[in-house]
Amino acid sequence: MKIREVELMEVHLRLKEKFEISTGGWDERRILLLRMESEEGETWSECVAAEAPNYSYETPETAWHILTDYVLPSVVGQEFSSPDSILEPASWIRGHPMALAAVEMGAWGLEAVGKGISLAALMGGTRTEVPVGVSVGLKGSDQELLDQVEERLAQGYRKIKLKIKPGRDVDMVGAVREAHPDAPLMADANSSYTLEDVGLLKELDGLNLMMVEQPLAYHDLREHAILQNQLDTPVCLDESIRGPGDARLALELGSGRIINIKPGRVGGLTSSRMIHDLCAESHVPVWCGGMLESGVGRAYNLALASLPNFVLPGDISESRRYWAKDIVEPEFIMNDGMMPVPSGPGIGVEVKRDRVERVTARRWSKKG
Ligand code: OSB
Ligand code: MG
Repeated sequence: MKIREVELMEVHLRLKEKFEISTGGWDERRILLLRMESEEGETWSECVAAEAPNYSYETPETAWHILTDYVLPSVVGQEFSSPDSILEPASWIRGHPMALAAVEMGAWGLEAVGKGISLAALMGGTRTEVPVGVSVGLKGSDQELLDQVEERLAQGYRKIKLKIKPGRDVDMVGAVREAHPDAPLMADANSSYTLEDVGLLKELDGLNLMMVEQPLAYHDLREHAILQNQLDTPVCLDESIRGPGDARLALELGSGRIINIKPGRVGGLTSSRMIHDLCAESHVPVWCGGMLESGVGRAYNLALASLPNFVLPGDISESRRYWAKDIVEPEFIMNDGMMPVPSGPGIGVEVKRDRVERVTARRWSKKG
């Protein structure tokens, strides 16, 4: 397959509601959308880098630089045989997984378009719908949080993830647990604790949580293993799994009992699937995380989550949880906490070009 044109756009999408985590917050997303065209068709993909370096070091600015100065010029005009080979000309680049993933994922989308099958089918997905959850940001008060959790449970989400940070943890999560004794709850700390906090984190064991996500430093698997040994609650790793190598090490060390896979964080779908397979061999369940994606990124996440070891509900919420209007049709809607995996050719949703144009802040393109 030969890439004959690439177009990169930075779009600004306002979130319906501010989303806050331990390291910062979002009112608006700056999303890089990539459109790649071959003789057989076109596909769109998305770069999930956060606006500020509070999740990883990547931002839309670093991704724009890496993509337009290095990666995209080497991809245009290139013939490639499979999605995992599209990045071969960029294999000398160190880091920047989210920038690279946008291209690698687009290659998967394009391959599916060329074959006339869904991305899920191309990847070996085994399910037509997947269970989904919702990530609830930090709120100004416990009451505001309780109201939001109530609403999300009523909507049917099968997992409620509560963001926590020092000072907003055991009591806050305890209040939600008290209001909903049987709800599928978990907590995500985004690396805001240290091993000094083991005592406090052990108090979470009394709250019957599905898991606690990334409690300790974003780069540290050794400390997570020490913590997991002292906790009954499963530790789930997010930030500290940057690829299959980290996953293998985490499984060996016992750094956690669950892994959250975000294709952007691990450099794409090939790497995501390798982590999925490694975890399956070790009987470690995985689920698909989210980065407040537009409908474009969400389509990829759903295809990935249709693989067999994605047994826990993903952070793949409905379009309306994020946006007044998504940029794809149809929008993503769930039914009884289950989201259908797009079954049409490619990513299975149509990008509304007119909506994209209205929110485009800058553009770069190149023909091969
Ligand atoms: O830690 O999982 C996280 C959003 C931005 C950065 C980090 C995280 C998140 C979420 C949102 O939890 C999940 C979603 O896309 O709904
Ligand atoms: Mg997380």
